[in-house]
Amino acid sequence: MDGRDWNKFLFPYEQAVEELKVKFKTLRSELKSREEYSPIEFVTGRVKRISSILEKAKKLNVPLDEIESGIEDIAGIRIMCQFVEDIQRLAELIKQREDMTIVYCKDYVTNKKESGYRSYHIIIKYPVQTALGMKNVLAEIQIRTLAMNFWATIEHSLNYKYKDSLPEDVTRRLSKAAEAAYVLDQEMSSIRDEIMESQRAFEDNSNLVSKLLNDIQQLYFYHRVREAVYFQLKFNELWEAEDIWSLKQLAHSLDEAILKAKRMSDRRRK
Ligand code: 0O2
Ligand code: 0O2
Repeated sequence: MDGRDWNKFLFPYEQAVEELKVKFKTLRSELKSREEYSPIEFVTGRVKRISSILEKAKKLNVPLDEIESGIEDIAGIRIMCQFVEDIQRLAELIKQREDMTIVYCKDYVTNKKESGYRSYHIIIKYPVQTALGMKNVLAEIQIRTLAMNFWATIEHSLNYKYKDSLPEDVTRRLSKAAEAAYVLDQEMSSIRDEIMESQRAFEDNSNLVSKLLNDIQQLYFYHRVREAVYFQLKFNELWEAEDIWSLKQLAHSLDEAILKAKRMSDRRRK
């Protein structure tokens, strides 16, 4: 390994990172246009630097000729999401894919690390087509919210600067900041739920209004003009007052009136 040409060694990893970035960016655009919402906010990727690979091999006691299987994040993809709920959705989408194989997952979202670190990691085996044929490489996909990313980016750069000997005070404050990021994610999720709930309520109300207006038309169809006018006036009044509860009652009365009108019309035809 020592005499290895590192550039050649890293080539399939570089290819894997480039391909995976394109694939996840494409998935983002596709979901945006199909569902008007994508659980992916943005995607980044990197190949680990040679010095970091060697450092990690030393730390994990991985012999240099076993680096390919012993170090799982030489190729790394990071996917940022807006909401915590997006993480699981995205993980499911990745698990269903046929162009990569899941090796295992690490859920640091529900089980945060001691440092306060939170993210969902998926280790995959990914086939790249090289000039010498197909080669499977390991890659790590980290999925996290924007808040988790904000915290991890700063914590990582501080740890890099202080080389694992962060002053106690800084460690304590970082831990508090991780808690704040967690609360922020929860708050954003509850806002999201509220927005979705009000969108659903809006949808329900607009369905109710269409139903009422269609039903009033039905009464005209059965020549029940006086009743139709009554319901129309009642509808106008309740709609003006935004009285949804009474509008729902009105819909029930209208159902009954239509049923009666239909029965009478059937009887007359016989
Ligand atoms: P856009 O539309 O400009 O945002 P490359 O190596 O140049 O082929 P890439 O993807 O440019 O590949 O580089 P990298 O470093 O892997 O990913 C950077 C991408 O992440 C860029 O998107 C950045 O804009 C985006 N990015 C980084 N930080 C943030 C952030 O805090 N918020 C948001 N929304 N995006 C961020 P693109 O692909 O250039 O597209
Ligand atoms: P990079 O490229 O600098 O990000 P470990 O034993 O923790 O060193 P292991 O067991 O291989 O690593 O995997 P683990 O714990 O799942 O973490 C792998 C990667 O997750 C790290 O890569 C980080 O990117 C990220 N990570 C894990 N824990 C923390 C943390 O406490 N803070 C931050 N900011 N990131 C974390 P590397 O090796 O650091 O590489």
